[in-house]
Amino acid sequence: MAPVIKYTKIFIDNQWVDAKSKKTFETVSPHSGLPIANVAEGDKADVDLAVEAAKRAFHRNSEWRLLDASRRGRLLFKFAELIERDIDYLAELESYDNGMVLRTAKMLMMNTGNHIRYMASLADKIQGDTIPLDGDTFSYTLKQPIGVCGLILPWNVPILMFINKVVSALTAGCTVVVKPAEQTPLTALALAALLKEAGIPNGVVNVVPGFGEGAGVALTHHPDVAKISFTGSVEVGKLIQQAAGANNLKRVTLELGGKSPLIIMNDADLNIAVPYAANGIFFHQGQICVAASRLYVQSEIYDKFVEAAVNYAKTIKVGSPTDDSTQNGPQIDEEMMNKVLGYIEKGKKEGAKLLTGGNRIGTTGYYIEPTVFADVNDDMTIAKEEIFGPVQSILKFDTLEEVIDRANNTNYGLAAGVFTTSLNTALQFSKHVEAGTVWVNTYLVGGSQVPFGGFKESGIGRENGIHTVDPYLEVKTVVVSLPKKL
Ligand code: TXE
Repeated sequence: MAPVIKYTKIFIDNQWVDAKSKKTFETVSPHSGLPIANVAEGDKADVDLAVEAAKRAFHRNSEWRLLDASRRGRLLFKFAELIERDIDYLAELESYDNGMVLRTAKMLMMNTGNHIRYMASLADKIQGDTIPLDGDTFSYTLKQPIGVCGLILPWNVPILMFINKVVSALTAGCTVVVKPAEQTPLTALALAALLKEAGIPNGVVNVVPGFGEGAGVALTHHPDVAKISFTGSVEVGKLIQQAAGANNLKRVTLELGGKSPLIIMNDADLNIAVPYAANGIFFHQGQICVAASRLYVQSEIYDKFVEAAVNYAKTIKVGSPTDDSTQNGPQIDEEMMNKVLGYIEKGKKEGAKLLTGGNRIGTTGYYIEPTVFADVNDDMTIAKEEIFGPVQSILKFDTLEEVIDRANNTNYGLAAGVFTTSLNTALQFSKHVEAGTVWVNTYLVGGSQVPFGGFKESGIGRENGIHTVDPYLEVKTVVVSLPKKL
C-alpha cells in the first residue's frame, strides 16, 4: 500500500503555506510513471520569504541564537529519536518518491539516528584557540555560525542529503533554507515536520520545494544567503560558484559527480572483487556519485573477470522497489532513463562490447537492465562521462603505473578503489590516485566519522567527519590590548 502523503506545501517559519503564485508541480513515481502528489512550487517570492524568516531566526537576540550549544545538540538528538520512531514510514516515502528499493531505503535509514547524533554531539565542542600573539595582548579566536545557509539537494539519496547538510548547519548554529530536488520533494517536507515536532524555533529551518531555475537560482543569488551547500551535477555546481562570485561572495560547498576508477589487480581475490565491483556500479541502479563506473582489470585475469562479472550482472533481480526479492529498482525519471539508454547506444556505436543488458525493461516505469560493456577504452564516451545508471564499463590494463595515470586522467576525483593482496600496491595506489575517498579491498563503505568529498571537479569541501560543521562557521580573531604583560 502506498504511504500516506501528509505534507505537500512550502514550510516557512514553522508554518505550511501555498506558493505565492499558487502554482504546484507533480512528483511522479519512478515505478509506475504516474503522478503521486501535487507539491507547492516555490520560486523567488517564496525564497525571499523563507530567507527573511531564516534571517529573523538568526538575529543575535533570537531564541535560536540564545540557546546553549549543548541544548542545540540535544534538540537534534530529539530529531534523531523522532526519525527512529518513524523509520518505516520515512523509508516507504523515500522508496515511493525516489524508486529506491525499499530494503535499501530501510537499510540506509537504520543508521540515520546515530549519524545525526554523531554530528549533533559536536555542537558544544565548537571552540576556538587562545593564541600567544606578540606584544601586550591577549588574543583568542571564536568560531561562529556563518548565517543563513541555502541547502540545495539532489534526488538520488534525498533523506541522507537533507540530514548531512541540515544537521551540520544547525549544529554550527546556522539557520537554513532547503531546496529539495524537484523529483523528490516529499521526504524533505516530512523531515521538516519532525524538526518542528522536535521543537526547532520558528524560521530556523525552511523548506521551499521547486525547480532549479526558480527556487534554486533565487537562493543562489540571494544577497542575504551567506552560504550554499549543494550536491548535484558539475554543470550546476559551476553555476553556483558563478552566482556566488557575482553577488555577495557566498561560501560554497559542492559535492558533485564522479567517474570513479576501480582497479582489479592480477593478485586480487576474485570471489570478493567481482561482487564488490558489481555492487559498486549497480547499487541503487548506478545512481550514486561514487559509482565504480570505470572498472580497470589487469590483463592476466581480464577474460576470467569479465566472464564472472557478466554472470554476476545476469543474476541481479530488477523489479518493483517494494518486492522483497528486488535488488535493482527503476531510474529516477524518464529523462534520466533516456539519458542512460543514450549512453548505452553511444557505447555500442563507439565499439565497446555489450555482453549483457542494454535495454529498457517493459514500458511502465523507468527500468533498465543491468548492463556490462567490455573492451572499453579511455576515449569512449562511456569511459569519460558520468552515466548515473546501471552500466558497468570494463577496461584492460597492464601495469600499476599505467593504471594510476589512466585513473587520474579525468576532471573528476570523487572516489577510487583497488583490489589487491599486495600491501605495496594498495599503499602506492592510495597515495597517487586523485580522489577524495580510496577503498582498498572493499567499496562503498562509509559513515559519519569519515570525511566525504571530491578532488578536482568533483567538488569543494568535505561533509561528515569531525570537521563536518567547519564549512558552516566563520573564524573570528579577537585581540585585546593589555596595559602590560605581567
Ligand atoms: O542534477 P542538477 P540533475 C549528476 C548525474 C546526473 C546529472 C544531472 O550525473 O545525471 O547530475 O542530474 C537544483 N541553480 N548528479 O539534472 O540539475 C535542482 O533543482 C540552483 C550527481 O538532477 O544538478 C536539484 O535540486 N539550483 C549527484 C539540484 O540542483 C539548481 C546527484 C540537482 O540538480 C539549478 C544528482 C540552478 N541553476 C545528479 N539547476 C551527486 N553528486 O550525487 C538545478 N538546480
